[in-house]
Amino acid sequence: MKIVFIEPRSTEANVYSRISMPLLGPIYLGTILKARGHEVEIYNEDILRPDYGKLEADLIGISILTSTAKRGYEIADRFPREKVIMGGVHASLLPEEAIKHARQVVIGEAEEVIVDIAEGRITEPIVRGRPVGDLDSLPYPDFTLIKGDRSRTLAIPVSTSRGCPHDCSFCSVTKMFGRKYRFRSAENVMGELESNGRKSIFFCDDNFAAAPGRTYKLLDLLVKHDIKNWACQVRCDVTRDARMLGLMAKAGCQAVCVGLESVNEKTLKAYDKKQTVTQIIDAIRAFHKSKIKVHGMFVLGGDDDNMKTVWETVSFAVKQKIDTIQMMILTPFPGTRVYKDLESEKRIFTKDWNLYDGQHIVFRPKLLSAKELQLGVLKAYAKYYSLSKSFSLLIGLHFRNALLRFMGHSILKEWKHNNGKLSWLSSTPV
Ligand code: B12
Ligand code: SF4
Repeated sequence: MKIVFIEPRSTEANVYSRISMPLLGPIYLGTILKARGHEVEIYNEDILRPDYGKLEADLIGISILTSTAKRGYEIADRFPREKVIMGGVHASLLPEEAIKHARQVVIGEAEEVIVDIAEGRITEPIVRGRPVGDLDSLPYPDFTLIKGDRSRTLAIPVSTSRGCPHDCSFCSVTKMFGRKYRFRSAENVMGELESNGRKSIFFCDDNFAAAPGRTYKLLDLLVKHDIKNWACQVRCDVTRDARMLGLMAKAGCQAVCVGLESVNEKTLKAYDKKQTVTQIIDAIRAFHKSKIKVHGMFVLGGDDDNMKTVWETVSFAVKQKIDTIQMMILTPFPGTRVYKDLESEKRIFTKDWNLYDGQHIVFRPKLLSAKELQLGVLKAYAKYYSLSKSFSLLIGLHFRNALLRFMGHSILKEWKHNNGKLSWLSSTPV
């Protein structure tokens, strides 16, 4: 069979639009199907948009996040429904919506059901996937299945674990992968890294260090094999483990992406983040002392946030010398606690999924208007990503940071150009 997977592009520019990093789901599934003898192609629309008029396949698999769902449905509707299957976080959380555009939808992880679906042995419309018990049993993802030029991809994504023991109120991860933390052995991960060649790596685990024993071992192996130039996602609390931090630095960790979330203690509590502002400050200092750069991610718009919180976030980032930041607007992703709460309070004013990307306000905040929050975050972003800051960083020879800030600046310009009229807000009483 010829099987084509498509990862739709998001319609709105975001801070990551230019990185062109593919999701691993379609690649794992494609690799498994290829090993069964099928012909597989994967299109990530940010890398290469296929010519849909000419695209022929026996089966089309579409992977959707909430922000790419509408585009995914649009693509699906170009093909006969009996050829289309869907999966990914959004399809898993709203299968009844996705099934309107596909013959089958998989909820959750699909590695253990994909072959039977493709080969017609599983035929029910909504299929419950199964969490992979032994992640070492998965093949190494075959990136050559992706069509187009991947040279713009900043780093190769590598997933060493699934699930997260925490349960932050706005996060889709535990709804999708569960709270049980499953992880690959250090040796298995090392095998994949060796097969990748010496490229930059992004460990895209939601929590790279949640099983310390395994991660110490993996870091030891990175040192032994002289693999440097990698980044990962961790929580602040990793810095309280001196052995872990020391090993990360020794193993060449360039940067960490950390969910700092808020500089407002009440908001941190409401998000159920289980960290304090003091712990955040300590963590940033510890990372910097270990020469690890910090990409700090904030979520603004909790019920205790006001305009002061927005500006305090920028001041905090500047004062603590956070290397790059992302200020997202709280987004009620279906299935999360935030979604349930806001929905029950009738505060969500649009279900246009294109806007569910952390950059658009889609609900009524408590202490300020939707428009105030949207404009406040945009202005705060502009201040942080101001050209003057990028220039001074360049003068200071911090090229990478400057580059990232320029990137943020140009994306912001594009965003403002497209959304200058804040059209989705003008039609709503917010
Ligand atoms: C790497 C990553 C990124 C990368 C690349 C993402 C990309 N190409 O979209 C970057 C950093 C660029 C990024 C950006 C964003 N991300 Co992101 N990201 C991730 C992360 C950490 C890992 C993704 C991954 O590879 N997972 C591992 C693979 C194995 O899982 P999977 O792709 O879901 O695939 C499995 C199943 O879904 C299913 N499946 C998947 N596709 C298909 C297709 C078919 C046909 C079938 C049958 C089954 C199936 O089977 C697969 C194997 O089991 C996830 C968290 C997570 N744990 O998934 C967040 C996550 C996907 N991101 C999220 C968000 C919100 C964003 C942003 C909107 C906001 C932001 N952070 O700026 C942007 C938007 C990106 C976009 N495409 O528009 C949310 C999505 C929530 C939602 N409901 O949509 C997640 C879940 C994180 C979270 N905390 O909630 N992200
Ligand atoms: S935000 Fe991070 S720590 Fe919190 S539940 Fe999601 S993945 Fe886990």
